[in-house]
Amino acid sequence: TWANVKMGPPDPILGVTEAFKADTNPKKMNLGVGAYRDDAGKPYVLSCVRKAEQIMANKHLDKEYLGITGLPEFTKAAARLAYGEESSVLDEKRVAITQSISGTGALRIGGEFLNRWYPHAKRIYLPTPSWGNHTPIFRDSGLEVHGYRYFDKSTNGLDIEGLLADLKAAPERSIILLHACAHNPTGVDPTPEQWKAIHEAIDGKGHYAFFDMAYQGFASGDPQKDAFALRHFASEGSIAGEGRLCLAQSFAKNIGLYGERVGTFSIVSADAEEAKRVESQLKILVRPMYSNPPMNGARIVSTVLNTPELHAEWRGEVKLMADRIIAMRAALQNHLVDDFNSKLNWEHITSQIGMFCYTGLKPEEVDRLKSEFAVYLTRDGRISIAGISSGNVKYLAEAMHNVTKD
Ligand code: PLP
Ligand code: TYF
Repeated sequence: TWANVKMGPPDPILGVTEAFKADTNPKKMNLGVGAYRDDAGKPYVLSCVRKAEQIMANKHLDKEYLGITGLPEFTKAAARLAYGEESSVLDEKRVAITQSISGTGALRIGGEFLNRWYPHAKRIYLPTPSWGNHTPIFRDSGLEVHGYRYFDKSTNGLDIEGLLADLKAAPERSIILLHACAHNPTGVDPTPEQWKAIHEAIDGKGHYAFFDMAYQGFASGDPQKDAFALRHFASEGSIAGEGRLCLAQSFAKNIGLYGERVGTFSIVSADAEEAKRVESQLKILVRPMYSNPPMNGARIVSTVLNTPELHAEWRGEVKLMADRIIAMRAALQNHLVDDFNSKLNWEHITSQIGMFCYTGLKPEEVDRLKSEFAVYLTRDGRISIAGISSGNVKYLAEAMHNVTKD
């Protein structure tokens, strides 16, 4: 029956982990997948999560189905975390929200909803480069995927002129995908001033803004600061008022719930009545896909965010994770420059933020890191800083210096 089925390629990011697992070198490092590790290189379950699980266990909760849009006390708290305590779109009940299978599921619901209901275009513009899964998610949703300039190779920073020019050149009412903070894979974010210019360009052309927020709290250590762009779009100009804004939100990284698959998808509408109609169609979209979402992760997040002591503890822990990443960036840069006297410019290791550094390493250099040093990363030169620890950062610097010195 399946003679016509061709062998497909492995996922470029998850494939790195497969290769890493098969390596027997005791010094091996996995800098591929974006998952946080503690300074001993071990996966980290947040203490606020352990406590929430204890509280949940003591309640002997039942396992009845959730509603189609998930656990209300979770989605309410999640929306407040993203849009803010002072959010007028939430106060005016203009946000339709559904629990999702983490960020990926949220992006897919968004893609499907826009494909079915957005009356103006099928075109979605992604930053170049973007998270590798964005293109297949939106293509499989039936949208036409295009790109806008984002990363400037010559400076390892943001190509703000190219970005603004491309947003202005895109046909009116296009859909624009924006990484809310901690851009993956480049680690390069717009400044607040640049966000304001991006907002004006999008507003001016009548574009639709689709935010992907997978790292709230991971960029600066402060979830409020990291929500700046989303909240600016939700409160300024005519974008929110005209219902030209949606959000995919993930709790995989910032609460460390990767495998729990918990997130939300939300759409801002012009008024509460429109939001009710949108919500009804989100339900109609979700029902034949998976009926209703899993409950465990939503209960954990809800318990953490809605219990003041646990919420405060989470804020401390997300800051701890962000700070360890910042410390590893500085250590890597220092070793390269001071210990190994690298003559190359490594400024971008500390100027970039979030989970990743886009090193500028060439594919052949990445291959040598793997074959000569058992250091694993994607061939685009992205390293997950969260995979570095104080015990192996010098080894990594030495390896990077060796493959780049001549
Ligand atoms: N969006 C971006 C930019 C990401 O980097 C990720 C995860 O790496 C996601 C979305 C979705 O991840 P998840 O489905 O695990 O929430
Ligand atoms: O490291 C990254 O960019 C992500 C990690 O279901 C990831 O691709 C892995 C599995 C998954 C979602 C994200």
